[in-house]
Amino acid sequence: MSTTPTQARTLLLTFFGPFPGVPVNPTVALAEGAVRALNTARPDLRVVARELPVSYDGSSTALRAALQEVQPDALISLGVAVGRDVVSLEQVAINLDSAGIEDNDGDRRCDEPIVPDGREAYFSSLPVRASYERLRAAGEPVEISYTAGTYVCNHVFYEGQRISRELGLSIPAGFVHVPATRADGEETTEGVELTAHRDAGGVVRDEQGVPQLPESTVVRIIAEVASGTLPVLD
Ligand code: PCA
Repeated sequence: MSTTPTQARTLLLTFFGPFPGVPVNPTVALAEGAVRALNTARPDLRVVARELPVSYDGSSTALRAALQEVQPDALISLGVAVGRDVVSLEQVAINLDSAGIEDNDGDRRCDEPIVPDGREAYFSSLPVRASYERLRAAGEPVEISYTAGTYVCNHVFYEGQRISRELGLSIPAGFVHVPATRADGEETTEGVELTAHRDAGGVVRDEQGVPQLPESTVVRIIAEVASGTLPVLD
């Protein structure tokens, strides 16, 4: 009797390290947690997590290399938006780099197109609405967001769409912005000061401190979005 080997499908999950105002990027631990959660819940998927540099040019180069090497069936990129209080499923990426803060290569951009003469925007090709409805029905703290800012996260979101098409990868691709997180069971994460930047998708608030969600909640949401993007095949 011969069995047809089932080809495992691959998810590429990207995350970021520190950048100005954010000395510890929660997406490092969240990506790690999501890989663990998906390995348990979805053994049929291969999940590859890759850090991208918080650099306009560097992130494009690293993302292209990762897409070429991994040849994923879906791409989900993660970034932190300090000051938001729910997980944002981003709907639209725009062709614009513009932020008051530098990237980690000292590059500060004002109203520059990501790709001169490139298309103005891409919509996410993740099942944003369906994921949102399912997660809301389960009582999870999520929203659909119509701006990923104009810093490196929006850049990566735009480039994920553009480069995957250029490489002939016709895959669902998109971006999830997460709020600051705290370790499970803790009230707040002590000792790490995070600064909200509006152009990095952040929300600047009057009060001291920024809203935080428990790490496990955000891991669960990311794993659910991934699972809905590459559902189990019959
Ligand atoms: N957040 C930034 C870049 C890296 C990250 O995690 C942003 O929202 O643009």
